[in-house]
Amino acid sequence: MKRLKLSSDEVTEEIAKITGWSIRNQKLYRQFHFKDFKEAFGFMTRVAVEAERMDHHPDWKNVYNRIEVELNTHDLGGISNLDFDLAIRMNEIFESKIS
Ligand code: H2B
Repeated sequence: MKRLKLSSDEVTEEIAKITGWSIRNQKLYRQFHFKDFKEAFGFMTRVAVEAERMDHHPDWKNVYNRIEVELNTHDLGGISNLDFDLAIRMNEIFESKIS
């Protein structure tokens, strides 16, 4: 899919439409909390499959039942439409809570 770097106005507009995400270090940022490590890692596994399918990959960190995610597009040096696509998919996967 075509990747387009977004202006800061566009980022502000898009971020208002999605739950839980903010800007940190000029990247899209969200924390996810789970019951335990198994649930957190299950989420990461499902997101990893999706990220590979999209050829777009998160920067993330897991500590036990918590995941911190930063999304940006390294190749473009900023936030792109694909970062928002991945953020939305992560929210959908999180909300579906399949175990
Ligand atoms: N993921 C992210 N987050 N940003 C990128 O610029 C990026 C990526 N580039 N995944 C992709 C892979 C690129 O390196 C490959 C060659 O398509």
